[in-house]
Amino acid sequence: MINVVGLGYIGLPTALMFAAHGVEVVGTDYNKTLVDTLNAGKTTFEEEGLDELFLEAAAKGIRFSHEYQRTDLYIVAVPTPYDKASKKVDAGFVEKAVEDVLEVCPKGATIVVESTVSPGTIDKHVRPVVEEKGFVIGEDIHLAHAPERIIPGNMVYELKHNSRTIGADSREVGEKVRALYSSFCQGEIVVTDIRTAEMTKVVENTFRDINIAFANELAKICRSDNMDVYEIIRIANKHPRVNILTPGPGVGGHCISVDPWFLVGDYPGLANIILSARKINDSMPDFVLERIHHIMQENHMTDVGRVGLYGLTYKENVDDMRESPTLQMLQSMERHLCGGQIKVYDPYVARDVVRNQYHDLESFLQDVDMVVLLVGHDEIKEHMEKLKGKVILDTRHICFLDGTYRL
Ligand code: SAJ
Repeated sequence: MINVVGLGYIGLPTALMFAAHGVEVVGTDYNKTLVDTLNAGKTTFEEEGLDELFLEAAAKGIRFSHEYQRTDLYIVAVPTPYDKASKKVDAGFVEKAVEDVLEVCPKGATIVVESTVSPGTIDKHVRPVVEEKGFVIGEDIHLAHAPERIIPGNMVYELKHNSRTIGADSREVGEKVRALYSSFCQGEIVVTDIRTAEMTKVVENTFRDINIAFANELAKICRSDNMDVYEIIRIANKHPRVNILTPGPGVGGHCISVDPWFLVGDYPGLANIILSARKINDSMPDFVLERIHHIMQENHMTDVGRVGLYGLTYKENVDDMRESPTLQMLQSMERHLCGGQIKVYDPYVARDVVRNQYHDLESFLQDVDMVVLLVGHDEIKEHMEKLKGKVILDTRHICFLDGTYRL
């Protein structure tokens, strides 16, 4: 039996996947409401294929509890936020989860940390917790790190098909953890040491952040000189070794916009491109606000109340709003004392999270003259004609109606 600790965006699908593939699983979370929801047979967030996976796992007998189980393998998938001031990883949840595991686990147990952590976190934060409790690492307790790579929106498919990395102190433990993950993972599973696994994960997301920043910087350069950045990227990408990403309103989500800060926080003075990329991507929501301002002027619009933001989530077809560019824009407007009037709508966000939020597209469109497309949900892509007659600012390159403004 394995005990998956933390049943959030990563822990839940992972626990379900193990169970659906015949591993006996108990999922533990300290959030009792969440556990009750799962025990009532409901998933806790929207994700393609998750409900079906849930049914398979339930049929195989997965259990959910708010208590830690006594068993010989634990997978810890708790949040690792970053401290906004120091830019360092906040390993508090991981430390606490490991402490709680140590209260119940037998000698010889393996603790696999799945949560994304900055390089050295397991050395600095997890080993001391284990040693302080009197356990000898490598004898009484084995440690491993198995970061995930799944992308929200395609998690279930990617869990099965992506390659994975397992970091462990010894080959033997690494192989044991590899064997466990190969119950469902069809991709290559590479075994290495813990520090390398930690660093690799952060490097992957940083790579993407830098590449998105390059696209965003090009968008700003092209805007300043009235060139079409999308056409330039389209043509440049015909070069066999060029693959420029797509500019957008900023980088959200809990991964790409967070992990590079770990490197900046840990290697100040060395992480230079990384820091610049972060700054460029973080500047995009304000850049969009400036675009809105100019376009309003050009169209003789004076009332921000007639402007509508389409999309609150950090990307298309998910309900995840963490670090979303739209929320960053709204915060920026509040800071500049011009918040509170702009209208907002997102088909994936049912509950009220911001002011002037609409819950159906029709009434949202009725109340605005200008629409800012911030997220390319399928809903709007399939009904673009409904925007006819509006002033449109498309930050995602999804609208091809005449007169559409772009980044
Ligand atoms: N974005 C752009 N332009 C692009 C691509 C993305 O502006 O060309 C924006 C998106 O709109 C979004 C943000 O970047 O706001 C990040 O979205 P994403 O779809 O690129 O990635 P995430 O954050 O959903 O998931 C990433 C993935 N990492 C990589 O692709 C290297 C995923 O594989 C990781 O598992 C995940 O982070 C994680 O948990 O670390």
